[in-house]
Amino acid sequence: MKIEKKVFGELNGEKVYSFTLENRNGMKVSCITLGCIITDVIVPDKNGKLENVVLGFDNVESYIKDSPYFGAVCGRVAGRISNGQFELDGQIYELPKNDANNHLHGGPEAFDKKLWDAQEINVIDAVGVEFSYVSKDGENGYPGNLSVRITYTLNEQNELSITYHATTDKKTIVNLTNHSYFNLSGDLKDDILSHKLQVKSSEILELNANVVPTGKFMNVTNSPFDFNTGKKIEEAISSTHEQIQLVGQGVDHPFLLDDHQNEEIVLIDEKSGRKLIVETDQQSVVIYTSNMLEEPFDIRGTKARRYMGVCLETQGLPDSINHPKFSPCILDTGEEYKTSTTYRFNVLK
Ligand code: FUC
Repeated sequence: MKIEKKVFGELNGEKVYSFTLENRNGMKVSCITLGCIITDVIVPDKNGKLENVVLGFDNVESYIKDSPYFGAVCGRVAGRISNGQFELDGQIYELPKNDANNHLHGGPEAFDKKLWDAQEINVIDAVGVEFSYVSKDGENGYPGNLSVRITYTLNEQNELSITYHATTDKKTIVNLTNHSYFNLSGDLKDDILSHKLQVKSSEILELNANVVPTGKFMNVTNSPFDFNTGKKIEEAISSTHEQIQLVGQGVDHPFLLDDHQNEEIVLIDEKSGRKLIVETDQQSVVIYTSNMLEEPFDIRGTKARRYMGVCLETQGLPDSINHPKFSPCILDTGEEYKTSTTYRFNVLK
């Protein structure tokens, strides 16, 4: 196994580094110190052909200018906070609004735009990178100095594991995720409509027209959101269901996971034979079928278009701080925020 460190580019006169982790199967994961962004995940198809299965760019400028969070860590709080406002211990916090009237993915210049410190990890059966960043008290409106550590490790079982740790010196809120857009066809040959998705989830959160949870849980039975036995993504997003139409003819919903660390999310592209299994300790996964990916930019030579990738954002429930029925994402002093998600890449037999 090996790690290769290179200069990826520059941001405001500071160097951005890339780390490429490689195992003996030829699987490679590249990530950069800007936003802990995963730029490449190169895995074999059923014939052993190695191709990239995530959306990304090869330069810093595109990540700053065009990126809809490709491969990045979202924080301090992933998803939308309605009206950019929350209350904690009787105090109202106002957050910058960067998505209509809402605060999205930690706000402007959030974790995805920061330069993180990085340390290589080299252990017996894995290689990786530990990223760290201290978000100052008041950054993007949030209370407390928040110390964050995120590790990416790759092992010989073609597993990419992400762990998230955070501590604070003042009560705050935190909900971290990784926003990789997967496309198992390899090097963006096809879109993700014919990918098969299986999710062990019997409930989703209903959304309003601003893509913010209404507070209602919706049972998936007899709805396009029932992925329990696995089906093609296009089957769901071609539906006339109002929740599908509301988010731009697609899925952009939090799914509550019924099972954990037990193949709870499986994505398959039959043509290439690639299979991705996601396991997590998180309560939910926000599945986003890139319904809004229509910006006029290129992704390594291919024009960006809808349904080019599917995000599997494992996390606590979005906007939970504003919904008493959701488990809160509060972190107090003396506590440790700790969570992990593993992405295992296989081929169909
Ligand atoms: C996802 C979605 C959002 C947004 C963003 C780029 O997390 O929930 O709707 O468009 O990504």
